[in-house]
Amino acid sequence: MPLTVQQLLRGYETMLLIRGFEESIRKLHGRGKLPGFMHVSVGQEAVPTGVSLMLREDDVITAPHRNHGDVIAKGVPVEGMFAEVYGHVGGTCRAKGGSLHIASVAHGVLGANGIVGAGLPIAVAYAGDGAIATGASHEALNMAALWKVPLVFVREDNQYAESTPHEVYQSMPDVVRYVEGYGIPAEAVDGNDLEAVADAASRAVARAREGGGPGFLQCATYRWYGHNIGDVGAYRPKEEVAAWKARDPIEHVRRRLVESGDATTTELDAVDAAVNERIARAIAWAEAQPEPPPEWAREDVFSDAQFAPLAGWSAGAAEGAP
Ligand SMILES: Cc1ncc(C[n+]2csc(CCOP(=O)(O)OP(=O)(O)O)c2C)c(N)n1
Ligand SMILES: [Mg+2]
Repeated sequence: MPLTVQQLLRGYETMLLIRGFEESIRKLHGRGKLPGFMHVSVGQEAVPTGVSLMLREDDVITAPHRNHGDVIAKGVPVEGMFAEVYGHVGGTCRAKGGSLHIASVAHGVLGANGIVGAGLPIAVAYAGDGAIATGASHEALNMAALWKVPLVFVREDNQYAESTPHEVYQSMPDVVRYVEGYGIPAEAVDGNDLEAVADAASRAVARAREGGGPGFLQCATYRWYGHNIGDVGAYRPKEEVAAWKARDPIEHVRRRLVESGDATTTELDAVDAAVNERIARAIAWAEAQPEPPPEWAREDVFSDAQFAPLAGWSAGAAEGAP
């Protein structure tokens, strides 16, 4: 089903927000402002954005280590995420998760996970290309198909697992056939095309909601930068990086909106400016937030609420965010 102009504009704005968040943390990390490891997904924004356009607020997702796009697209505010990566009060997870472990149950984000493949046995699961080759993924595909779990697996195929390309770790290059071996309908889409992703997601999500069991989306895309901030990615040919950058998923939507006459460049520039302003405000706020008091280390370790532990735990998320 084609996206409405309103959905395309929302998708455009979400992709800009993801790009703005990640380009900013690259810079801030480079200036020594942010502690820890971070993995950005610049270039891959159309995948989670297209899928999220088909999800409801009460749908739940899991995300891998490269999670910022997945969780921003699901609605987690960037303000709390900036505070989180600074390790400051106001962080989405009270500065206890950092970039790798963003979780916000209120937004249907069960959690990002640094263990490759660990999110697949849990929910609407985003995973990297390498993750689909892990043992946990095979169990998840098998049991999800057997039990007809309402679940959509999304392979964010950025062509590499760290420095390792497909041909070094994947026995069956045609991943659609590989997944269909489990009895799960799978579709391969251009992961840099927001509309193509959303279209395929709409079918998989509808089938899952109707009790038809799990689906699988193979989304071919590319990360513009190294595996984590600091990796220069010398294992990738320059021409390959340049060819994928020329297929910028954000530019793709922008062109689509302008060429169809659905939006003018002036209108889209205004969206760009509003996103940039929000990002700048969020960084200023997050940077000015204090470090958490030491007592916080003892909190959130055990749940007070016996039957709704996650709801209780998420209550303090992003306190005081603008
Ligand atoms: C179980 C496990 N094995 C190995 C690692 C180390 N590791 C971290 S990221 C990564 C690559 C994952 O590749 P992919 O699934 O394609 O995701 P991408 O980083 O490309 O987004 C590996 C091997 C890990 N975190 N967990
Ligand atoms: Mg990968």
